[in-house]
Amino acid sequence: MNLKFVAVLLFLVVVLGLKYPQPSITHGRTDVVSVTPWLAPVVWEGTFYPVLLDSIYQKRNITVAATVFAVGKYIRFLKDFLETAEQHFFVGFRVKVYVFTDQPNEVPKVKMAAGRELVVRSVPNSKRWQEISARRMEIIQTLIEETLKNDVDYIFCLDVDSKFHSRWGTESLGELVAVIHPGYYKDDRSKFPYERRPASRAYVAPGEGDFYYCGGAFGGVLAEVHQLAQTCRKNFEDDAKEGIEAAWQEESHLNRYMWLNKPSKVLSPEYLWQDFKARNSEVRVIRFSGVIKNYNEIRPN
Ligand code: 5GW
Ligand code: MN
Repeated sequence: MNLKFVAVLLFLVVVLGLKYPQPSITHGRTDVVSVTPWLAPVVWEGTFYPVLLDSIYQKRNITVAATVFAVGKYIRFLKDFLETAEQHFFVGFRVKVYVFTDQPNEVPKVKMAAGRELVVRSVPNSKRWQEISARRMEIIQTLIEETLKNDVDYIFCLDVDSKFHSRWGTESLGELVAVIHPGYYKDDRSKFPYERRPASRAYVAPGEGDFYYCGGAFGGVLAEVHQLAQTCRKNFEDDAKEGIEAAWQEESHLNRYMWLNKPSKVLSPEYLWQDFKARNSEVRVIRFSGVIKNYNEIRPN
């Protein structure tokens, strides 16, 4: 879109009420797939009108929650995460960001815009990451049961070691929302790092699986995310009782879940890129991206 076009659009929106370009039924993006075989939209830049979508959801007066864990040394990522969320994540909507940390006093005082709220909750530190990881789903499950039920409509669960770079808004809303992992989206499913041992409850058999989804971002309506968190937690714990830990922990369980329960909306890798990866041409906008981190320095084990 050129500047003149944007100015005209803005004029139409502000002065004349909502107007937007005529949707085409024959022209659209041809370099990417924008709908899955089960007819869920795949969200790419250029497949939606932000102003139109925002106007639909403004009328519904929705509230969006985000959960983020910052335990141990990961607290260092929180400031950038929160500040960039203020700039790009559901701007203009009611937002509640839930921070789970073992160091509540170290949570940066980020100024939140009107209608946006930061809620800090204490969680114990844990020597083993696997325990933090397992507890993540449990905490999300409990949060939905105890706190969110009445005043939140949608929830996104996000990794803290990441920053927003561009709009993440109403186009991402759906019943059950998964993000395509940036590392595997051009690969054959045989290359996906699913859990491959049948003994695990995260098992995905050869020839199965649609996409490889990120563990670092998922969401949807409360009921759907509650079901997901409960199921992944139970499978994770039942595996653990038998001494099994899935290849990529909760990401593996999430992938199994999304195979059996197809997401109603799929977000393209624009919604979780990785800073160390060069941008591919079909990715016109990077909206959220994992920062480069020194694993030896930040991980407890
Ligand atoms: C993660 C891996 C090994 C040891 C510790 C952690 C860890 C993760 C931690 O010590 N503290 C913490 O808060 N986390 C949370 O889990 C962060 O929100 C983090 O973004 C999320 C997932 O872990 P990541 O980001 O290290 O996983 P990858 O797959 O993105 O590298
Ligand atoms: Mn991460």
